[in-house]
Amino acid sequence: MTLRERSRERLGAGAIVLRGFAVSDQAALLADLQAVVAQAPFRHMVTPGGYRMSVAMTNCGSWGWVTDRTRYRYDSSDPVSERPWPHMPASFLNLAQRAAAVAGFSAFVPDACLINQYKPGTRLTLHQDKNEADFHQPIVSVSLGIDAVFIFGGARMVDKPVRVPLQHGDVVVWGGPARLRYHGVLPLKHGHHPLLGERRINLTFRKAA
Ligand code: MD3
Ligand code: FE
Repeated sequence: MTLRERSRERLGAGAIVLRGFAVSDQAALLADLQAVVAQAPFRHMVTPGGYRMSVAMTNCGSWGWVTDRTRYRYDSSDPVSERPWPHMPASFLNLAQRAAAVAGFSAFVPDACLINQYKPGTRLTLHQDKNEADFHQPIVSVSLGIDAVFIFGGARMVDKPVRVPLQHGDVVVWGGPARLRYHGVLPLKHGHHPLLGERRINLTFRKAA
């Protein structure tokens, strides 16, 4: 493992980047991801504004983040299958809890994992995550596959974002004052990852309820 893969950075108050933190778990994460996606396939959701999201999404855990023409919400069942979301794999939960603990959130018990799939051209426009019950709870994100440029803004939509490259295995804990900052992902560039091909997967662990 390289030096980059072990380093830690702070992206302003409350946001801690753990470079390469997930690399040593990659085999278990990808095997468990495959099992989740077999039960709850990726799909492109539609926003209340009527736009089809370019990010393909699915979920595991007790709650899943969904959107449709009516609203954004957490739902205990998958609207496609009308079945509960797949259980959160132990490899996912264990990684999220170890990362949260490094950032000082040793009591973090995520009950939702949103899984985002990006292909070249896929982007996520600037937004806040505010469908969760308690903003004192952090969000843990895990990047896998090809590199992306994450954009990290401020408390208001108009605050100029900084660009942060996120690579395979990088884990970020977003808590405290970082929790409600605007953020997004620039359109994914072409690339190839030895394990994931021409894709980027992002896992975000949340305490929804
Ligand atoms: C900062 N996902 O799923 S992960 C999302 O790469 C989301 O798929 C992006 O934004 C992705 O909502 C970014 C990093 C991230 C996740 C949640 C945050 C950054 C955050 C919540 C608050 C502040
Ligand atoms: Fe987000």
